[in-house]
Amino acid sequence: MKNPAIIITLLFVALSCGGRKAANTGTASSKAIQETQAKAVPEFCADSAFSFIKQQTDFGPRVPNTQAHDDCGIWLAAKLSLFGADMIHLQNFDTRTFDNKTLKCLNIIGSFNSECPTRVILCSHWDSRPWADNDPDPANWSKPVDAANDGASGVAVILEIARQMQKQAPEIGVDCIFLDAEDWGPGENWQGEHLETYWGLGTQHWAKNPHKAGYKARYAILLDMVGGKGAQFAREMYSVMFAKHVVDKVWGAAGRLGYGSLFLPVDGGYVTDDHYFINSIARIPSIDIVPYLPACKESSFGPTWHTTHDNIENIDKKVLEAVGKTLMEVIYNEKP
Ligand code: AHN
Ligand code: ZN
Repeated sequence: MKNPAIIITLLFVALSCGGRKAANTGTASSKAIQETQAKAVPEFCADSAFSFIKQQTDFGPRVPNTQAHDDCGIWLAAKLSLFGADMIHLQNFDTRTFDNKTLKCLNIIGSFNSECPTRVILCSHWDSRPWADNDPDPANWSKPVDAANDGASGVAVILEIARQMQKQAPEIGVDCIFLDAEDWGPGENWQGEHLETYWGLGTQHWAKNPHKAGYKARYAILLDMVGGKGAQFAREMYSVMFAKHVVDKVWGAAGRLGYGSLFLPVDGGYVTDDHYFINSIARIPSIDIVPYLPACKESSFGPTWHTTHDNIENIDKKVLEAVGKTLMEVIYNEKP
């Protein structure tokens, strides 16, 4: 071994998820570390993001009108505050579902660098679907979903970005928005109408009642199911329709980082998701990072979608990492 000090230093950098701070403490300088420093993008830690999924699923399914939901909501707001949001907005509201239930809901908004007029939104729904109605076993159709992927994964990636922003802020303001009641939409077997407005109830509320009067943002990025094993992301078509420049920016960043086999440069389908309402009601250009697996027999969103198998065991840290690092690349290159 020629120079054990260098090897130990590099190992430390590789294992610690320490990003820029860890790199600065070392004596070694590799090209990769120098580039990280030059661009000053802190290093997204996938282990940390994974633990944020676990902590959410440990509450139990976060189905509106349940204790697990309400407890997790308080925990999420506390996390945003702990990670340095300088303004937290808790938006309590009642909403009505397609099956005529009244839900007591909460949208959670954490603003970072809240005085900065140039703002980007990172958002994800945090509620769990009340029924695993796509489960292979009909006995599970009335059980709630753990929603490790369909809910917790996007929230976890955003929380990890928030944690990194506290270490080193980007040049712009960022609003982290955790949207409630996305997933109380009718399943395939619903005999009544299938309206787009049955989905994304929390987003519709926020878009009609923004947390700040005259609120504006440059664009929004929605994360939905960004941790599933085997995930691939095609360009979702409402995103292309409303905000092609944002799609190009995000897919371009992913390509530069070597994630071209996850962020495929191909068109996917139209997904009625939260970004649809941010575009159509709030008029903020918004995109959705959502899986597109046309060859998957269970669902084009992936094999665990709306099943009891959407749990922590089917999360892939590598997917969280690709999405997290791509988003960091985007927001740390955004100029005021
Ligand atoms: C529809 O299936 C119409 N939209 C999918 C929205 C969704 C559900 N995202 C996660 N779960
Ligand atoms: Zn869902």
